Amino acid sequence: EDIHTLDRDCTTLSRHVLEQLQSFGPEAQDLSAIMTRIALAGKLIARRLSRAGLVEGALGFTGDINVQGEAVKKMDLYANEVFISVFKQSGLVCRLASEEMDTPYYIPENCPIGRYSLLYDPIDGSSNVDVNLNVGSIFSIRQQQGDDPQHNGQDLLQDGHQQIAAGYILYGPSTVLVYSIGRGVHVFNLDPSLGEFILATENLRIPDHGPTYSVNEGNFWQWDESMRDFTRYVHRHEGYTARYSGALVGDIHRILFQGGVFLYPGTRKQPEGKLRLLYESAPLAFLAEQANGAASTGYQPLLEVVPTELHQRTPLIIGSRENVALVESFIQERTRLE
Ligand code: P6P
Repeated sequence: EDIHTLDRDCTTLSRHVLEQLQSFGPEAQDLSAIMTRIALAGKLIARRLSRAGLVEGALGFTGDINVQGEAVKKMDLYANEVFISVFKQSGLVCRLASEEMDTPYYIPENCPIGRYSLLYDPIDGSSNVDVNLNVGSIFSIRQQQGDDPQHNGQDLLQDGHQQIAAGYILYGPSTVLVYSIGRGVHVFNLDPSLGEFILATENLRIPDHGPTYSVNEGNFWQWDESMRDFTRYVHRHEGYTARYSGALVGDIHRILFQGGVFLYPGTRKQPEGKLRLLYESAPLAFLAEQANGAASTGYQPLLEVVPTELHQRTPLIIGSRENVALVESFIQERTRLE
């Protein structure tokens, strides 16, 4: 191969961030360094997942219950610790907030206000781990603003437009990292032989419409009538197909590439839905909008929601613009009739 081919094939993540920002200033260097550490976390987690069946203590439950009242999987805990460890010495990220911690983890050394906060779901869809199906990590980077004397992340309670960067790592047949720093969505594949994430797709665009709808129809009788109307519509109309893996990141990844809509509506039991706002829905909504798609609660753009608490849940409708608008139209119709 000539050097240009080689050069094109080896755009690493850190270099891509600098190219994206067309700057080598301090913030560009910070974000490049942050993304490099996110990539390191992804490599460490991917390695553990690939050996989960062989490594003593990697599978199953720890016996603990997390702040959400959910049984903690060993892999959840391991992945949570990986993110903390890769940022501990970085001097970049001052605190980390995740589904696995009820208050943010602070990194005190040399971390003045104005650095960065990382909100993340270390392993999303962990019920898939024990059956070797895809899982993901989701991350959101924000500027750390103001003080937080109670150490409860109060200043993180801001709308999704405040995100500086967001993305996910999909642990599937290959490990893929998808990110945006507000200049489009870009996809990297982990090349195990290099130990590097290499650029695979730049400026990913979600098709305006897609055939896939991704929702757990087992909750049908718990939904509002509008969601049942939508489901009846796609059942009756040609050209729709259902795909649902039980792990958000894989379902979203399919839709980013092929178009369609993912929904996790509110139910009778959980009117606010199941998915978390700050470290699941908001980062994914950031990506969706950057890829010319849409994300909504059903009543407002997801990125406009201002949370009142760190682990707040939200209904999520996300994907191709036209598909999201179709779902919203059933909600508007029902609201009009009420
Ligand atoms: P249900 C996994 O537990 C998760 O948080 C997401 O990854 C996934 O999309 C959703 O919950 C699945 O929830 O209720 O359909 O099993």
